[in-house]
Amino acid sequence: MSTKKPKRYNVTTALPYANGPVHIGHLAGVYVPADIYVRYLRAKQKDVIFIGGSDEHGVPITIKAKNEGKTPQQIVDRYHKMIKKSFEDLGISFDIYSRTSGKIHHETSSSFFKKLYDEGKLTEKSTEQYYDEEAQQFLADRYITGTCPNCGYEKAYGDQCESCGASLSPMELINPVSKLSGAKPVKKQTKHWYLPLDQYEPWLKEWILENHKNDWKSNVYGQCKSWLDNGLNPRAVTRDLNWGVKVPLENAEGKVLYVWFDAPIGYISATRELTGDWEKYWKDEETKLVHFIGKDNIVFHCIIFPSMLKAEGSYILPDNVPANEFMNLEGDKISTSRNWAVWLHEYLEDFKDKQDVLRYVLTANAPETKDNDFTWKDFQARNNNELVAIFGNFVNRALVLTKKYYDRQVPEPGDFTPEDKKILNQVKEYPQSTGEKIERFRIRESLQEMMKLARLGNKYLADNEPWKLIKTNEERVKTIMYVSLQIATQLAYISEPFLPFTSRKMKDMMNLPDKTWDELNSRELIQPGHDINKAKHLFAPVEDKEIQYQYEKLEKSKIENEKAEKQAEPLKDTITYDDFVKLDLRVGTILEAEKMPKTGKLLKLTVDIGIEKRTIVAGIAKHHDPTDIIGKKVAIVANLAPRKLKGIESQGMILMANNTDGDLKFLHPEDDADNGAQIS
Ligand code: B3M
Ligand code: ZN
Repeated sequence: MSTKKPKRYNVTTALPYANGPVHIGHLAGVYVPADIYVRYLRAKQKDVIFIGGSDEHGVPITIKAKNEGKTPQQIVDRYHKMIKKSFEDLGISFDIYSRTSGKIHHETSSSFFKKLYDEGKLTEKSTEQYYDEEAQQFLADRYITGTCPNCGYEKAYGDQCESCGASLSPMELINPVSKLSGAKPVKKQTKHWYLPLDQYEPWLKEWILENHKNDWKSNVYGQCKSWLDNGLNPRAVTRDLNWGVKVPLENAEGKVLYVWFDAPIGYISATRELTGDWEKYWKDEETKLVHFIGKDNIVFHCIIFPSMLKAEGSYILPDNVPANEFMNLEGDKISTSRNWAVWLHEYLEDFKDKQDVLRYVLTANAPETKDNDFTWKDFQARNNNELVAIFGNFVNRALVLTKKYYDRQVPEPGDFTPEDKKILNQVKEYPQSTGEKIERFRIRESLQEMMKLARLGNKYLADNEPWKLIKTNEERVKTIMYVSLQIATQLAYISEPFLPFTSRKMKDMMNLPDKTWDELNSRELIQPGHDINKAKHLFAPVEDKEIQYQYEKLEKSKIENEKAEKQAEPLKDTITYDDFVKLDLRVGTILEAEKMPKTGKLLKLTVDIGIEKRTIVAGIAKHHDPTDIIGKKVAIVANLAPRKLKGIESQGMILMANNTDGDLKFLHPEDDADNGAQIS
């Protein structure tokens, strides 16, 4: 933890892949909290830069391009523009939103690599990698899928299993298949450059496990610890692809930098694009570097990128990496491919002028310590019961009554009651208490703090009922309205990081000058005699039919997904009889069945196949309870080469029918079929 007060801040947000629009999961995890943090720092008059941009390299983009018959450049041009605009429209206040296909980024990342190479910081190694002979291409990362060796999920990618989260290399996949041609890939020699992460392990252990034990979030620290405890291996930083930053070496034809090598350097490139004075944000120890990211990016920002920076030698390291967990949607994981998402650009069309409502709901439910759920019902409730009924209602009452009684002038207060005094003192504490929470990345709590002030105002007016008192005690009403206007003014200011559009509206309505955060620590924020403008409603209720429309949209996605899933698998290529008889299929009986710890999907079975008893690991735990299947007769492949799943050797495979709904059904031989009987 940096003990000294930082001189300046460099705040970065994960660069979204420019292969699709941005959704609420991205916003809740990264962009909204980062924007709140930065807006707060600006109000504190800190020297801060806010860096964003599109990640325009990597296999997801080339795959999308191929599927749509477009060039990768066409794809990234389309989505970069769209993402940039939707961020702007939501008020994400980047100082720069750059892109990694730009010239300055190619130069920056290329010379970063070259420097590491020239200084002998990279190792060179030839290995066998999967190659698609039909497509004549090496299959990096997401160009290859197969069964996860960790959990048995059948559609794991070459770099990661999205089911269990394990980080993989293509060679670990069981039954690998090329995404390009559907063919079984062959192995072929190729040369690559590696960052020897193992050499950085002792340093990383000290830097993270000792120095950041107390200031990094526990989810971030925990993930780093588990990586470090498992030991680090050298990691390839180049790929055989033709889209990306070319490897700046001789004899490196057809090779580019690995997307996760170039993308974080994108933060540096963007800063260079922003200002000629960029070095102070990257090379001065008094700069506090903060990366806002989602939990799937932790290892890259906490282990790999810092090792790159350390290897390069002239850069500072992140001071904090406040990664969030995931936001789900209506109880289901958000998924771009299944169109299970609320897309920002669509939200902005459907809910014009409700940018702050989305910012509010995503912050109130921010997945800071655990995954959280976004539902449209909750969205409506938070808008109607909190923003409209509390915040909006209070401000509106205060301004409307000021117009009615005092022709829009802040009245001169009379004597304060002890309660008034208490409230005025409390009001002045809010900037401090809210700000402290933001600084500690407790953004959700800081929003609650701000809302506490709105609740305080709402309750103060409701308890004091100036609209009744006006008939009997005009003097007292002046004081009540004065106090209420102090609360409303403080709200106009401290809501700015969270609800910038609302704050702007309030400042316009109340004729308020801009103030720094520290100037808000005052008992009189608005003076008697100050003229306010016409009051307008800050928030409007969200109607049932608007929510209904959103549910219908989601329902459509669901039906389309089900349809897509139900499409029957096409028939495989014809095989000869000789091919078929190579399979040794047998009847067996399940004798024992137990769940394998920590996998969720795997059952360990003991199967009697007549001649012997076999241990078979099957990925059916989600579909069958161990106690229900003991004693069942099954069909098994008895001559499949044994393979290890989660440390247990599986000696065969149970034949299952893969239902279109994803369910797995047993094929049952008749009860009097003998164990060990051959199936032909
Ligand atoms: N584009 C991955 C992602 O969107 C990646 C982040 C890069 S941050 C340097 O999850
Ligand atoms: Zn897995």
